[in-house]
Amino acid sequence: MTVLADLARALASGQVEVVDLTQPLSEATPLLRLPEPFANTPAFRLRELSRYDERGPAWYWNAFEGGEHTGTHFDAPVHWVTARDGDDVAQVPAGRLVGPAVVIDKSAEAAKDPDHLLTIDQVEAFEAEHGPLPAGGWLLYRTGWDARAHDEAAFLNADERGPHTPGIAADCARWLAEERPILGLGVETVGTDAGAAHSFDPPFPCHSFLLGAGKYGLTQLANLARLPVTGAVVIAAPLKIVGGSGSPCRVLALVPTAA
Ligand code: 23J
Ligand code: MN
Repeated sequence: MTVLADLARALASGQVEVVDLTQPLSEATPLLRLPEPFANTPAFRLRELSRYDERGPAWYWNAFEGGEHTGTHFDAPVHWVTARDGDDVAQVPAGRLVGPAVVIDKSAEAAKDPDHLLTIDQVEAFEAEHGPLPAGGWLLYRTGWDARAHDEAAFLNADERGPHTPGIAADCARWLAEERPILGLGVETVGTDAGAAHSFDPPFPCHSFLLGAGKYGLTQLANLARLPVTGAVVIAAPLKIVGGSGSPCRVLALVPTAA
């Protein structure tokens, strides 16, 4: 078994690099805004406990608060009613937190149309060129939306009719859930569903079908442009919140370089 020794050497020599797919988590992290009468999620916040002062002369530490679904985060199946008996975030097997990834890039389409929806035809065209979507791996959907993540208004892109952000067509979400062996879907936007998905049939089809099939979601990803179309390995590490529906998540990719 030399594969881990080879990996360690490749990391040390720069033949494999670690790309951080995680957005910074702070009070400025954009939040999903659901309309009335739905409950909304609180912002991430640090509350200082001590900083080398009378409250703790040699140590700095904080308490933190925030929603499970804040910033770069992991959606566990139980998040959605279609998987109400499914795994919570602590029950997701550790072996399913490491897997291959492919990147479908529709950033040009999303730049022209912020409501761009990925279709079955587009995924089949991708598979004809790059091979099947990976069993036990992630479909990462690049839309260029990461460039807006520092500005909540630009990121949510809402008008009087609601948010306009790219996503997945409802029939494609069902097909990915039922006909493809992927682990889950990762996106650059605030949630796995399109901004307009509240009005889709069913509403929020990515959540409904993918989580309903025991698959996972990853949101607000960064640096997808630095990944190869195929060949990266993704490590997604949500907090092991007992009973949790999801968690802020550190997401890392192992990527081969030219070195
Ligand atoms: C709750 C309701 C609707 C949506 C979401 C959460 C998310 O996007 C999420 O973070 O899971 S669309
Ligand atoms: Mn979520």
